[in-house]
Amino acid sequence: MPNIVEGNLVAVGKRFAIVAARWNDIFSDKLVSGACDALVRHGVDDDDITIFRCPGCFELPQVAARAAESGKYDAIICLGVLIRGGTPHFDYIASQATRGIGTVAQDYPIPVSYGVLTCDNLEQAIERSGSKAGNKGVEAALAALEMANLFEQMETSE
Ligand code: RBF
Repeated sequence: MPNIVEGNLVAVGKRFAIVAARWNDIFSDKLVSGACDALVRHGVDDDDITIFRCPGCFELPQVAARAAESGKYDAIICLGVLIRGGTPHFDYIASQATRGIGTVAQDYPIPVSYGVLTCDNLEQAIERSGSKAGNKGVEAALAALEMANLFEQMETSE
């Protein structure tokens, strides 16, 4: 039998930081409420969730790094919505946000999940923030929750 180490989806007592960009808030608010709802329905206490709001996706890594540095959280969930416009800004911000969130994930010993929508148009944003394609805030929250449990398991499995 292989020795399988994996995280479950129960997180009683764990503390989460949600870092959410305000841009396109009709969609990013949906990601935040989806993430909170998913955490609470998996046993997380309301009081153990802290939401940090920042201006846009470009700022997500800066806030996530400070939240990680504080040592107060078992996992960080990064949420934001980028919608392509008529200039190249979309690509620059998307790559900086993605690279920055990845760097935070590697620099700190807690899980950091990625819930940034990179949409070509409004329809894609609608689909991914609570309709046809689900709610990516929920998925990012569950990934953070599973990873927080996996890290705990990894500490005790050796
Ligand atoms: N932030 C987002 O979170 N989503 C966007 O779709 C978005 N589009 C932007 C488009 C332009 C032209 C600019 C200048 C900024 C945009 N931002 C967006 C904001 C960006 O992430 C950041 O907050 C600001 O550039 C301030 O540093």
